[in-house]
Amino acid sequence: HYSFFPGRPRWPARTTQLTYAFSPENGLSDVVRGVFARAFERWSEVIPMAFVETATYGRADIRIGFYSGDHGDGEAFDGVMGTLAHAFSPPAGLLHLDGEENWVINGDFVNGSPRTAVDLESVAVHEIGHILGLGHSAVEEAIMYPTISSGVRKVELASDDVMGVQELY
Ligand code: TQI
Ligand code: ZN
Ligand code: ZN
Repeated sequence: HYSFFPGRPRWPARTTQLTYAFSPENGLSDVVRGVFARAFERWSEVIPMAFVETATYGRADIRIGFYSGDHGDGEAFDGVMGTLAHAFSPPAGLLHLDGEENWVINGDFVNGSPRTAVDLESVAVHEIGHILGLGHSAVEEAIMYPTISSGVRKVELASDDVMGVQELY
């Protein structure tokens, strides 16, 4: 089933709200912002935590951005497929996506080949799980299961994800 990071890091007790912001360098569209708002909602529906977008990137608890290749945190991205995104355990709050993926946004193929298409909302829900302190799950239906097929949309928390995150918060 679900797992946690070593030492079980989580956001501090009594935290009921976390702010998030998008890297100003990316100049993100409202469409991408909507995808993340829905992804955060999946988790806030099951734990006493609200996620609020803020414009002050430098002071946000969770900082989201798209990057290509080496982007300064020692975990370089690798172009199409391979690593799609990564997130660091609490309370780091860094959520990075590989800008070279062929992201599918709300069912639209934004660029590239459908063969290598990856659903952004599915990846966002998974990475937010890591941001909250969840590791990977052995349950195939779980959002935190460590593989997803290209083009597949998987955005609903499984009971395994819910049990894991409710154990933390
Ligand atoms: N990125 C890995 C992931 O998020 C990075 C990673 C590997 C990781 N081990 C970790 C992050 C342990 C935190 C803790 O799992 S990924 C999927 C999935 C990836 C994979 O690009 O391989 C998703 C990103 F589950 F579908 F395979 C998002 Cl949804
Ligand atoms: Zn990174
Ligand atoms: Zn993962």
